[in-house]
Amino acid sequence: MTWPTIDKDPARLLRPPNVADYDELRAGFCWEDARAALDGLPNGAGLNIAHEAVDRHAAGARAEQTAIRWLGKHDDVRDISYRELAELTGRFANVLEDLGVAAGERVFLLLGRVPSLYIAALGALKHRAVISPMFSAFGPEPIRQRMEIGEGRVLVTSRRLYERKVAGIRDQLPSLKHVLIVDGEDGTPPGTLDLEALLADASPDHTIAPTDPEDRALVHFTSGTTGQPKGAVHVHEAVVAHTATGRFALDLQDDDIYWCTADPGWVTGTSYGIIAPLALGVTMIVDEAEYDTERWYTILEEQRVSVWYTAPTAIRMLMKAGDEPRAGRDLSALRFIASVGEPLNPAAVVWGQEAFGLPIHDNYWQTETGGIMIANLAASEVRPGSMGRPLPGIEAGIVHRTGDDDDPGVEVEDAPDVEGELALRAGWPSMFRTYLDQDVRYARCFRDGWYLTGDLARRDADGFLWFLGRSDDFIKSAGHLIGPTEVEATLTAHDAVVEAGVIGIPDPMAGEVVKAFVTLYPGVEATDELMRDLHGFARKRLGPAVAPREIAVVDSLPKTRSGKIMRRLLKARELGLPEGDLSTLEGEPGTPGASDSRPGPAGPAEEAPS
Ligand code: 6R9
Repeated sequence: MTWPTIDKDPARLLRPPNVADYDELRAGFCWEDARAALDGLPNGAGLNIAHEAVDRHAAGARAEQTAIRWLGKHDDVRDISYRELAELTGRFANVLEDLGVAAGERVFLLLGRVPSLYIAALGALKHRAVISPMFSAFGPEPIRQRMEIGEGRVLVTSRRLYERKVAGIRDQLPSLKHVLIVDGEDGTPPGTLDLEALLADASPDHTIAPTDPEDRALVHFTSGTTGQPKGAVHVHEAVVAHTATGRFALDLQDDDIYWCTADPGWVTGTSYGIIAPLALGVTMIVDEAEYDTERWYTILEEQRVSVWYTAPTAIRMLMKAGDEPRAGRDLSALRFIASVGEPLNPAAVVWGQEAFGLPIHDNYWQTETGGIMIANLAASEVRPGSMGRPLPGIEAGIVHRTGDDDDPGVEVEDAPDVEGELALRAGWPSMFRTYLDQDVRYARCFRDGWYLTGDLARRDADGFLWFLGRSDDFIKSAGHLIGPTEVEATLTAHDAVVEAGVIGIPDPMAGEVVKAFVTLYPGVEATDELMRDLHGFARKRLGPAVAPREIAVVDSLPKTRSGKIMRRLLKARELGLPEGDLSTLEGEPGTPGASDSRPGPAGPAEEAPS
C-alpha cells in the first residue's frame, strides 16, 4: 500500500518553523557560518561543548532559566537552572583537576538518568576530559570491554551499579584509577570515592582552559561486526552540528520545553539529550523512569512539552496502548514530534497525525555521524516511510562500491529509485574522527570522499530518502544497535555451548529482536533447565537489551568454507526467504527450522525503548 503524503496543518505549527524554505536554506548554508554563530570560548580560546551548552547561558540572560527539569522515578522533581548547572559542572571539573585527571583522559559514566549523569558529563567536558556514557542496563561484560578499549581512567557510577557490575571486574581494568560514587552518603564501597563530598569541597568556579575544536570530547561505542565494540571518537567541533541540526531537524526554538526520551548511553541521548538542547538554551525534561504509557502521556501533558524526540519502538508501544490513555488530555503544547533509530513504519507516522494532529517526523543518523543527517522538517510535507531529505550542509548519495580494499571506489547513482548504499559526503563537524585504536577500520569507511553508512536506501525523484535495510548483519532492537558477534561470544562462553549464530528476527514492537542458534557439546541435552540457565547466563552478562530473546538448539550451523557462520542463511531459513548465493556454503548445514526453540524465561519481554 502507498501512503499519501501528509501536508502540514498550519494551525498545528503554532509558530513559524526555523526552516521555512528547505531549498533556499540549503543553497545559502555553509558550516563556517554555523560555526561563527556560536559563542566560542572567551578571548579566542577555542570551542568547548560545555561552554556553548552551559557557561555562556549562565553568564547571560538565561542564567535563571531552568536548563534541566529532572523527573525522578518516585515523582520527585528537581529543576536546575543554567546558573546552577554552571556551578555544579564547575565543581565537577575542579574535582577531576584535584584528582590529577589530565585533559584527554577518559571519564566513563555508568548511571541511570539522574542529575549527576548530566553534571558529570558536562563537568568532564569543561575539564577537557573525554566522556563515554554507558547504558546502566549493560551487564559486566559490555562494561569491561568498553572501559578496556577506552582505557577509562575515571568511572562515575552509583553504589548499586558498582557493586553489581563493576566490583567483580575491577581487577581487569588496570587503567581505572578513580571510581566516583554519586550516592555514597551512607558509605562507599572499598576503593571508591564519595562524589557528593568531593563536590561539596570543590569550588564552583571553573574557567575552561583553551580547547582546540579538534580536541576529543566523546567516545560512543557502537557494536562491531567482529566482536569488539568500536569506539567512535567525536570532538568539540561537533557542537556546531548539534546546534545547527537541533534547529533545523528538531525545530528547537527559544522557549521550547523539549523532551528527548533517549538515554545518554545511546548517542541520541547525548547529542540530542544533552548537547543540542542546552546549546540552544531550551528547557529540557529528563525522565529517570523507563517507558510507561500513562507516565509518558502525563509528562507530555503536565510538563507542556512542545518538542518531543523519541524512537519508533516507543511510538509503537503507545499505538498498541490505544486511545484510552490519551483521552481527555490536553496535549496542545506539543508542536513537533521526531523519531530516530530504526525504520519508522508509515502507519506510525500516520498514527501521530491521528493521535496528536502531528505526523511523526522520522530522521536518520548514526553514532558515527554524531548528528542528524537526513530528516523530515517541520515546514515540509511528510512522506510516510521516508527518512526525509539531507539537512543543509549534508550531501547524501546513493552509491555502489567498486574495486576492492586495495583500490576502493564508488560509483554514484544519479537515477532515482535505484537501491544502493547510503553515503554522505565527508566533512560535516560532528563526523567521527576515528575509531579508538582502529585507524585502518576507520579509513575503510571512506571512499572517494564519501563516508559509507552500511545502510541501503533509495532516493526518489524529489530527493526524499527511503531506508531499505542494512548491508551487514547488525541487529536493531528497540533502537539498540547490536553486533551479533558480541552475543555469540557470550553464548559460547557457556560450558554447554560449542558455537552460536545470532540474527535479528522481525518483531512488531522492537523492530527486531535477537535470536540465537546454538550447538551443544556432545552428550549435553537441551533440557528446560539448561535453556533457562543459558538465557540467564546471557542476560546477566549482556544485560536484557542485548541478550537473545530466543535461543534455538541446532545440530550444526551453516558456515562458509572459510568457517564463517552464515547469518544471512540462518535468517533466510528462519524467515522462509530465498537462500540466495550458497556458493560459499560448507558441507551439510543444520536446519534451524527444525530446531528446539523457545523464548527466554521472561517471555517476550518488551524491552524499554532506548
Ligand atoms: C542515531 C542512531 C545507526 C543505525 C543506522 C540505521 C539505523 C537510524 C534510522 C535507521 C531506519 C531511520 N537507523 N535511524 N533506520 N530509519 N530513521 O540510531 O545511531 O545506534 O549508531 O544506529 O540505525 O541502520 O545505520 P546508531
